[in-house]
Amino acid sequence: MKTPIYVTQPVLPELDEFIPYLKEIWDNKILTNCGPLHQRLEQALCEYLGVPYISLFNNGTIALVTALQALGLEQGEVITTPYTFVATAHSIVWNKLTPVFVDIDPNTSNIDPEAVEAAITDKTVAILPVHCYGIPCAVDALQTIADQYQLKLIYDAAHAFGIKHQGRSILDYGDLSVISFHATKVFNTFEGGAIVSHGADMKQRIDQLRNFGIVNEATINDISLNGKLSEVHAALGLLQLKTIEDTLQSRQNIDQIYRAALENIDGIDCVSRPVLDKDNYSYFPIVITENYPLSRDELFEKLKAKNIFARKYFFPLMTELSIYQDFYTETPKAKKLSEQVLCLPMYPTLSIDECKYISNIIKDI
Ligand code: T4K
Repeated sequence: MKTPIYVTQPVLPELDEFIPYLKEIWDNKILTNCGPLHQRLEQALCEYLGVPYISLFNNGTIALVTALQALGLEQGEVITTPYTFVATAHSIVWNKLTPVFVDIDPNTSNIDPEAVEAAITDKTVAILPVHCYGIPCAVDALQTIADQYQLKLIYDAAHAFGIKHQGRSILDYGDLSVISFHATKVFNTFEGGAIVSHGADMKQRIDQLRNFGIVNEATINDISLNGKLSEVHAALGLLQLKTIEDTLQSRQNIDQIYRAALENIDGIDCVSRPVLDKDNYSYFPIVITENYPLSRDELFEKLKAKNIFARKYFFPLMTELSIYQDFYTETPKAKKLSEQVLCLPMYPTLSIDECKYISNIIKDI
């Protein structure tokens, strides 16, 4: 490949379509602090996703930090997965809470409810699972555990935009769900994110925390961050929503092409996706097992030499990072998966030929 193929490439609208939105911003001179485009995007997302309340954020990480704060979690342990992007664990530590990493179910890449229950102590205050690759967690089992032990349940749904499961938006489960609208995500606003909540009071609380804790000009009730999304970002979100169905359809097509091209290769397993009411095909992870002639790292290098930049999402595990050594736990299933997984390029403009070219390299080893 002459041009590099990266693990993802952002979806962007035609530049011409963006100009009228910029003109609107230039005309009304409201650039941020929950302006008209921001309000329109919150409403449009509630309708599209089928959720009652959304608070937009400048990124998913600040949204995660704020979600934990909004639930009043000031001390204690939060049970989470080590098989994730660092933002999940960082959000716990930023809140001065203690992350407790437990193992995953390798079939879903998600936290194992039995491991969650086994890790509960009298210090546990919350569970923070991740819908990894947009594959839903065992939401019913996790809710049962949360109810039984009176724990808060916050989903890191950074990968789960648009997913519907058991007749509902996946974002509707738990106490709060956090999405990311980063450039690399299914739906992007350059940078961005959101918290989905279930009541007007909670949304108001989150919105205040998002804005330094300001209640009114003379009253500031919390020490919180600036998590606001600008009008330019909101404008992009409104435009992206117009083409989201095409985006999802293209992703589904690529998922199908890869699966067909990679089936029956000894030592290559495509991570299976459950049948959902609506899927988003946000990543295409494959697992390179002992039967394949190359290790995961060797295949990664082989692809790289051909200008194809797959990614090891998620390696290393949080528990393998020196910054998290104080929170080390044994999670053998997560460790094995993190050493064998490779996410192949997956984005709507990846062509069928490119997809087949990548698959053929893997097949012809
Ligand atoms: N929770 C979970 C489970 C997450 O996965 C994430 C983010 C978060 C929370 C936090 O949400 P945010 O605060 O980010 O909203 C990327 C993303 O930066 C990160 O958002 C994402 N997860 C993570 C899984 O992947 P990197 O370090 O791999 O990104 P980078 O810059 O290497 O990008 C990957 C490839 O994408 C590049 O090789 C080229 C392409 N790319 C990237 C960007 C930024 C583009 O073509 N254009 C671009 O603008 O982390």
